[in-house]
This record gives sequence, structure tokens and C-alpha cells, in this order.
Amino acid sequence: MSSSLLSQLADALGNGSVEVVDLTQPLSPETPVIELPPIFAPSPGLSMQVISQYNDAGPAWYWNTITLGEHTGTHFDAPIHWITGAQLANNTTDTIPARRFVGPACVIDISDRVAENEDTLLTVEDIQSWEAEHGLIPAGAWLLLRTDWSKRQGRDAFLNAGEDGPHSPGFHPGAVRLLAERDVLGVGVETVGTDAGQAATFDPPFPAHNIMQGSGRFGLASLTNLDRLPPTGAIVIAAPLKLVNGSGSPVRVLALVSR
Ligand code: 23J
Ligand code: MN
Repeated sequence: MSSSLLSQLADALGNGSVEVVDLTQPLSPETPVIELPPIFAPSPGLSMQVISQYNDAGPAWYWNTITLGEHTGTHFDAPIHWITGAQLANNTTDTIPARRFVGPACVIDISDRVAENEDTLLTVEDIQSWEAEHGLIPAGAWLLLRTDWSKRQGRDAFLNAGEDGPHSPGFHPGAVRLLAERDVLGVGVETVGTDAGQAATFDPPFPAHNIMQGSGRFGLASLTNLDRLPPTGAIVIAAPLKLVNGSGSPVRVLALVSR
């Protein structure tokens, strides 16, 4: 009978009483990428070219070259991604201390509202009523916004672009300010980016990016399986590539959940 905390965790992983839930979307050339107004440079999605596949180019090995924007699919936003975080210390994917890639998850579920209003936003009142039930969001937690947006199939439904830009849920500026006050590691969402589709029109524009990255915090976009997490109690690990001067990277996001 083992007693140390990590031995207990190893046992729990072995017997299934702690489950590893994959919060990551598949990454392929079909993975949708955020669409910005055409005056701005677009970010390329994934492309793959075979280097060799058990052939003359490499008789016993298969491998590919990949090309992609840093912010493709399930990905991590580092503080340097936004101009508000450009001057902070340890603001790049290679300089963030690894300790900050791991934390408890607080999951706030607004999926019922999203079903009625694609543009619905998490508000200060939503956070306060969640905290009245589950306790204060602890410092060093990931705040994950469950919207069930990841259940949308296909690029058009996922990006949901209209004449007036994209429509998808996100955060009210006041809610992001409160989360920064709570000292979260960052925010995670099911949509293509951490900000709402209409966030270019907010004050400040793109408040999740502006305030989270501007206070040295992170973003996780295009998450899935948030409906498999409890409101509190899961541990989330989201470590980007150690890309020197990187503004973000695709990431495999894992949650440890007690069953
Ligand atoms: C660049 C400009 C605006 C946005 C974004 C990137 C993202 O959502 C992102 O992936 O960081 S809103
Ligand atoms: Mn991003």
C-alpha cells in the first residue's frame, strides 16, 4: 500500500479512479483558423508534406514536415501575443515557468444561454453566482468557459461568420477584470479564440486578450470535452512548445478528473 501523494496518483491512474480527459481537438488541414478582416494578415492553417514513408526517401521511416500558424486549433496564447503583454517579463512560450502550465480547473457553464444567443458573454454576475455555489476561484486556477461550442460540426458552423463578423460567445470586459483579480493562470474556451466573435467592438477591443495577456496570463482556445469536467476538482495541464520567442503554440491539453 503506497502512501505518498504521487504513488496514490499512480495507483488512481492505474485503476481508473483518476481519468485523463483529453481537452484537445484533432489537428488537421481542415482545422478552422480565425478569420480577421482582410486588411490584416491571415494565419495559415495546418499543411503537411511527407518527407518519407518507407520508400526511397526513407526506406524504414515515416515522417512529415508541418507548416502552421502558432494559433491553430487547440492552442495556447502567451502574454507576448497581445501588445498589452509585449513588455512583460517571461512573456514567451520558452520563458514562462513550467509551474504555470498546471493548475486546478474552475468550469463555468453558460451552454444553456449559448443555445439561445450565440453572442452571449460571461458576466461578473455569472462569476459571482458560480462562486456563491462553489467558492472563490482560487489563485493559479484555469478558468474554463463551457459553451458546448465544440459540438458544432464543420468550419462554417464553428466560425459562424455573418455579414457583420463572427458570432460566438465569450467574456464581458468586467468578467475578465474580475478573473485577473482572482489571479487565474488564464482562461480557456471552446471557440476559435478566447474573445467573443463580436469582441472587436467591445471596450476595450478583445478584452480577453487585452486583459489576460496584458496581466501576464494565458489563453487556451478550441478546447473540447469541457462537458466531461466537474465545476471544480479537475487538474489541467496545458504546456505549449518551448518555441523561442513564441507567441503561442498548438498544445495538447489534458485534465485529470476523479471518478
Ligand atoms: C489575432 C487577432 C485577434 C484575435 C486572435 C489573434 C486570436 O483569437 C488568437 O488566436 O489569439 S481574436
Ligand atoms: Mn490565440
